[in-house]
Amino acid sequence: MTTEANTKIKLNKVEKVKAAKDGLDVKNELEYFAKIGWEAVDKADLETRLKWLGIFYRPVTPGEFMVRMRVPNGVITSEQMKVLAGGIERYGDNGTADITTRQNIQLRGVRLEDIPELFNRFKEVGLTSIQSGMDNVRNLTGSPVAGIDPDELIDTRQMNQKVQDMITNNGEGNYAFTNLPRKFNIAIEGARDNSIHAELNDLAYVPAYKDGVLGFNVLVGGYLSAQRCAESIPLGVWLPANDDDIVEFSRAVLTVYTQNGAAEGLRASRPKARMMWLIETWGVEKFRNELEKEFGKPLASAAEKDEITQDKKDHLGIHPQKQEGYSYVGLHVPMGRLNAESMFELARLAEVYGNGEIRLTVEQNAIIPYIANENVDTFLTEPLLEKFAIDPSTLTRSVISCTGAQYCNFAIIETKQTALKLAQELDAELDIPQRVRLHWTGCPNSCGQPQAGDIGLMGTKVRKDGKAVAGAKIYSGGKVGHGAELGTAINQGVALDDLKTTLRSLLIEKFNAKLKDGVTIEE
Ligand code: SRM
Ligand code: SF4
Repeated sequence: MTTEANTKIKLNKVEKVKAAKDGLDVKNELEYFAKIGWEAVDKADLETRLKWLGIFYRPVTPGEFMVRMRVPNGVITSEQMKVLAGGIERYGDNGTADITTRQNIQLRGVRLEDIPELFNRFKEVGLTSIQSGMDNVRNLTGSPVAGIDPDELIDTRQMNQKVQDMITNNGEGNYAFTNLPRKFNIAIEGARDNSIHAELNDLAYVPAYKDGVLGFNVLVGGYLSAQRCAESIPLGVWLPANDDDIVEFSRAVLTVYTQNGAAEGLRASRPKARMMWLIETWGVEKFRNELEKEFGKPLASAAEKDEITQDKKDHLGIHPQKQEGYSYVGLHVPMGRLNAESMFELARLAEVYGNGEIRLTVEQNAIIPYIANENVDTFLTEPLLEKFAIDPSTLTRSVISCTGAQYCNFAIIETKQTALKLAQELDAELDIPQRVRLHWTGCPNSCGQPQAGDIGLMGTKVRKDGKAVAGAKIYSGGKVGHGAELGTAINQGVALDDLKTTLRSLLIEKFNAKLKDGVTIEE
C-alpha cells in the first residue's frame, strides 16, 4: 500500500479526502449509513468515499443513488440481470438502469437503506460494484462477442475477469489499488475490430503476432477529459496471450502509476494526474524500464504490426457464431436505457433462446448469444424486439450518449432524449447511405466520447437572441476500429433549437445524405 499521501508533497482536494480516510474504509460503515439515513452521513463519505463501493450520491436526485456495477468484458448472466432488475423494480418509474459506454450497467433510484441487502444479493450471483468510481480502475472492456466471434483471435473473457479479481481482491476490495492518482481505464481486445476503443484507454492490449505466436501489443496513456484528450501511444512491449502475464503486467502498471504519483506531481493537480502525465514526465523509455523492474522479467519488444484490421462493428442484427448452428442477435437499446421490465425480459429471452448469457456493448446495446439457428425466426417475434429493434434506421442505430442533465450534475444539457429525438427526426427526413456514429456528451468530461464519433456533440452554452441557451459544440472526424483517431471540434456551439438544421447540412455535405422523396425543408 502506498504511504505517499502522508508525505509532505502538495495534495489536491481529493487527495486530502483520501489521506484522511481511504475510500474503501466506508465498506465497514455501510450498514451504519443505511441505518442513519443519507442526510446524516458525513459529506465526504456521502459525496466522495461511497463511490469506492460504486455508490454515487446524485445531487440532481438527492436520496436516490446511482450504483455502478462491474461487468468485465460486458458478459452478464440472466441470473445476474434478474438481480439487477429486482434491485430497481421497487422504485417504480424512478428505478431505471443504463448500459454505459464501458459496456457496464448503472442502476438508478436506489435508496441507501436498501443497499446492504442489495449487495448481499450481488454477492450470491457473483456481481460486484466495488472500486467502480473515483480513483479506481473502471470496468474492464473486451470484445462483446468474445468466445463466439468467427473472426476472433483471443478470447479475453477469463483474462478480464482475472484482472478484475486482482484489482478488487475478488470483489472484496483491494487497498493496493484504491488510491490511484486518478481514474484508470483498461481494455483487452481479442477481436480484429478494436471494439474497445484502445486509443481511449490508459492501458490497452491489442492482438499481435510475434514470431508466429499470438499475443498483445501494449498501448498506454489514452484518455479524454475536459482539459485534454490524448490518444494512447505504443509502449513498445509485446506480451504472450496468457492470463498470468496479463494479470501481472496490469498489476505492474497500476503499481508504478500509484507509487510514483506523488513524487511526480500527479497528486497535486487533478487535471494533470492521468497516467499519460507520468509517461510524459519520464519519457516512454524510463516508464518502460520501471515497468520491467516491477514486472520482474524482461519485456519483449512490440510486434511490428497489430491485428486490428477491421472497421468497428456495431453487432446489431443476426450473426453466425463460430459454434456451428448458433447465432448471436444484437438488440438496439435506445440510449442504453433499461427498466426493470425490459431487464427481466432480456434475462428471459437469454434463458429461453440462448445459453442464459447477455453481452453488453460500448455502443450501449445488448446481445443475446447462442440462439439455435432454427429458433431465430421465433425469437424475432418476441414483443421486446419491438422496443429493442435489430435493424433500426441509420442515425438511430448509431447514436450513443452519456447520462446528461437528467441525473448528472456536471451536465450542461439534457442528452439522451435530445439525442434520440434528433436522430429519429433526421432519419425520417434523410436517406443516408453510410453508417454515421453520433456521440453525445453533456459536458467537456467526454463520457460519451464525442471525439470518437463520426459526428460528436458536446453540451455547451451559446448565446442566442442575447440570451445564454443550451447548445452543442460539434466534433467531426473521429475514426474507430482500424486506424482509429480522435476527431476535432468544427463548430464551437450551436443552439439546440438550431442543431437539426446544422446537422442536416453536415450530413448532406459530408456524409452523402439526400432528402427523402417528398420531403421539403422550410428554411
Ligand atoms: Fe465518465 C465522471 C458517467 C464513461 C470521462 N462520468 C463521470 C461521473 C461519475 C461524474 C459524476 O459524478 O456525476 C458521471 C456519472 C453520471 C451518472 O449519473 O451516470 C460519469 N462516464 C459516465 C458514464 C455512465 C457515461 C454513460 O452514460 O455511459 C460512463 C460510465 C463508464 C463505466 O461503466 O464506468 C462514463 N467517462 C466515461 C468515459 C468513456 C470511456 O471510458 O471510454 C470517459 C472518457 C475516457 C476517459 O476516462 O479517459 C469518461 N467521466 C469522465 C471524466 C473526465 C476524466 C478526467 O480525467 O478528467 C469525469 C470527471 C472526473 O473523473 O473528474 C467523469
Ligand atoms: Fe455527466 Fe459530463 Fe460525463 Fe455526461 S460527460 S455523464 S454530463 S460528467
